[in-house]
Amino acid sequence: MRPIFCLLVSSLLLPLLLRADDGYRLWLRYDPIPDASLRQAYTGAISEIVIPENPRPLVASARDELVAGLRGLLGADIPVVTKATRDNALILGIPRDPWIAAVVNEADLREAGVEGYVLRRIAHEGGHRTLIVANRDSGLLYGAFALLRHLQSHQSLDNLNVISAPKIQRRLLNHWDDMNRHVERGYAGFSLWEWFYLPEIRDPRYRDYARALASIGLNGTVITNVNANAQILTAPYLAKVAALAQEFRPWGVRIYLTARFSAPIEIGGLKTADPLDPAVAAWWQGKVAEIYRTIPDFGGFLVKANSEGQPGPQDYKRTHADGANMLADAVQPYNGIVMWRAFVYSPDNNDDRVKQAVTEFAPLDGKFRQNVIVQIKNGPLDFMPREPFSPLFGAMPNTRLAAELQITQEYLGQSIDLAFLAPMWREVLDADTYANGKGTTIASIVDGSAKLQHPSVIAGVANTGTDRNWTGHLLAQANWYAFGRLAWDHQLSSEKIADEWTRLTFGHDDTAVSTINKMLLGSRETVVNYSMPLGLTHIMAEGHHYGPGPWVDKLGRADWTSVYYHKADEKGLGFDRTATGSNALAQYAPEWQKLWGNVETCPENLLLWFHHVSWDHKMKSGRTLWDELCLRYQQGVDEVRALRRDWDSLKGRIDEERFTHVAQRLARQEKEAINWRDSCLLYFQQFSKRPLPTGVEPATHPLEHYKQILRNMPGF
Ligand code: GCV
Repeated sequence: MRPIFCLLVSSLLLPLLLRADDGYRLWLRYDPIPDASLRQAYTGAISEIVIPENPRPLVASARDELVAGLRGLLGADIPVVTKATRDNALILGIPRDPWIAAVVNEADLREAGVEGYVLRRIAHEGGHRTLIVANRDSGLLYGAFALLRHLQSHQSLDNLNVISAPKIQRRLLNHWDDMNRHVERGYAGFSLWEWFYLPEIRDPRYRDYARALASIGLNGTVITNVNANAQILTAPYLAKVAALAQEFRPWGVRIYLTARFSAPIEIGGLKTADPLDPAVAAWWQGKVAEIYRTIPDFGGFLVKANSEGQPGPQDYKRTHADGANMLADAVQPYNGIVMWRAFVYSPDNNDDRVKQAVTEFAPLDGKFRQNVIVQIKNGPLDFMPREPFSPLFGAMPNTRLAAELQITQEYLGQSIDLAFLAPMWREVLDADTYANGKGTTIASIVDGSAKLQHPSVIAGVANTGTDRNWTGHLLAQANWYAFGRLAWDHQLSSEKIADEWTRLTFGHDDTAVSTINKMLLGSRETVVNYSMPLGLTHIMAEGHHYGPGPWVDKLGRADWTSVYYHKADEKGLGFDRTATGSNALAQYAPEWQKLWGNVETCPENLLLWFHHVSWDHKMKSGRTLWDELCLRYQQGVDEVRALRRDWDSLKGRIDEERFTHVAQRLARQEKEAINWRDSCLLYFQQFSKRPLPTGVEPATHPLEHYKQILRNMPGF
């Protein structure tokens, strides 16, 4: 065909080929592979699926996924058999057959470990076979998903040879779902768990949810909010939890619950919840026994204690270790674990809030039981668009530590703004604590390779809800996907994850793929630029946390306000955390103290986190701090406009439904970015008393106008 004719055909036909899509299928779309020759090549290479007789549930799930996936991708029903009868069989096996053991050797299986898999295409009796081999059923399931991903990515089967194993053992979502189905910091509808209807009535979505988790290698979920409700531990609710566990089990997803520390009083009739009181310990032991009778593969507890009003051991003058260990002893006979959160800042401590977790937890190092994992948010403050890594990761060498990341975008534009978070999580995982010498990254601490081995945990605060597309913003599905992929392999690059997700979700149109990848990869930095650039943090609107609120100055406690964090005055801007200020810097390794402690060497993206900097301070660009700040806010707005242009250029390359969904959100995001820029610059200008530099658009309203926009907004 002549190029011009091809162009005409593709521009006229492409939109007709694009079926409306509501996003429900996530990255598991299995639409027919458009290239007929590739489809034929795959169909020729997979003649039948061989699975063991009487497959156990996880293998049955793997089988069903392969059948459905291949049917969708290839348009063919590939027969399922229990013995290979043809050339090009796809064999799902645990290496009991001697011939499998001969082609996948012991070293391969060691590398695949407990949950990993080997994917291999081998020559066999003059023909070929494709193998999914694993030590356990879960590995077969993950291998099946990996093979389907391989085909969806249009890669050749010819030299298929992959060994993959998760680096972290417990890869969990944390749902902040209340029992009335409100989701704290949830922006995608209501909680997925229909407590009133359970256990009898089971939404098919439970299965789809667990399947989605398995497809990206997640193997557990904490289904209740850390701001916990003890009712979940009562018998009627445990029966409901058991029903969910039954739906999740065939996908290798175990349930965990949050434990409200005062449950012995609230539902147990005791007078105290003192962890050192034998009656309290006995109550928990009985409760745990009941849980395991009801849910035999229950994973364990997640606890938020003595934090933001939650009850805890300190109510009885006991330590976090006393509380965690009492629960850990109760679940230990069942191999359960306790994830004890380190997100604490005391109402009675006036020290810099970001120091308090180390102050409180570091002295407890080595005092926790082996099945306790102290769960630490990535930054010392609270999931800000950018903050340095939490120093607690480097301060507890004798304690198992988990990383808690936030998939839901509480401070990054919720489900309106586009912010792809893999680059942010990469920054955290790669951060070097120097705890054990150079190279002691957070990833190596969390996966146990730097110190203690078992159990290792990573948690992501879920962004899912009842919205048809699961995550509110369609492109926020990429964050759920990215969390799962990084939890499995924390060395994956953001580029690789973005590219995988884009292709699985939008297909292989080159222009669409490169444009969406570019949009995703720059989007988090864009949000930083228009909301909290140069190391500013926590200057968002009060309560709902959406949009700007640098003026917030009166709340229940000082360290909830914005003025506490930005410290704007006539001299300058930023929080002095060096020795002349709060000295939070001292909680880091000397290497970081040296770099971050000097205003000249501190990276500019953390400058105002560590220093109170004069408005006329000369930045690397040669501009003053004030001018640089203004231009960063403007850059953020310009970048959102570029995002809109990029997306608009895809019209006709993406189905109308998804195109419009994203286009509307990007338009709103531009409005919000302008709101951030104008609010923050007008507000800070009161202190800097300097004009806007050339290139920065002036605000169209006075400051008072911006203060009212997001205040007490009904419907939030
Ligand atoms: C679940 C922040 C959020 C709260 C959240 C808390 C936590 O403060 O705004 O909604 O509560 O973190 O992580 O416990």
